[in-house]
Amino acid sequence: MIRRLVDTLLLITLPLGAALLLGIAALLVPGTSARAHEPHHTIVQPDALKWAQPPTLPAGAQVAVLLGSPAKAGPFVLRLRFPAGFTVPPHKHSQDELVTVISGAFGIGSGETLDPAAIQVLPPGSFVHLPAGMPHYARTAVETVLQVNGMGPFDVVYIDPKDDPRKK
Ligand SMILES: [Cu+2]
Repeated sequence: MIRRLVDTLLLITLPLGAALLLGIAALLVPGTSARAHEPHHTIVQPDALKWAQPPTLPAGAQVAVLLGSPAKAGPFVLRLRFPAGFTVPPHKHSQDELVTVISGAFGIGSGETLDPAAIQVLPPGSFVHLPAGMPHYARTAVETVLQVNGMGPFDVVYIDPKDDPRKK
């Protein structure tokens, strides 16, 4: 009798439990409404990068935009390629600059005046956060590729206006 009762209870509770689990699973898996905000993902293969001289950096630098645009509102991702023996004079940005070293060796220092002794050289895989408004400068001894992530609109303000290639 008790055995039959247990069996009956199991027969009732099992489908209930399964239905409940399915309901929870349906809640956990993003539905169409959540996906509507993310229509596609973006893949950029290394050979798809289109390099060009950026107007904001001294001659010799190359930029390739991977996602978004530093000129527009919203997140952007770009790569910078500096030749060997390259210097970015002291400058700042009104937004945070998030730098990842992809290859080469990235020399970075902070302050309004370039001090070669204060430059820290970072190997590939390193990350640097340069807070909005903080003056900094960069130097390379070998060709170096960086990835810069940030939020647009992104500006470059040189501490000494004479360093600005747009004013030359
Ligand atoms: Cu910078």
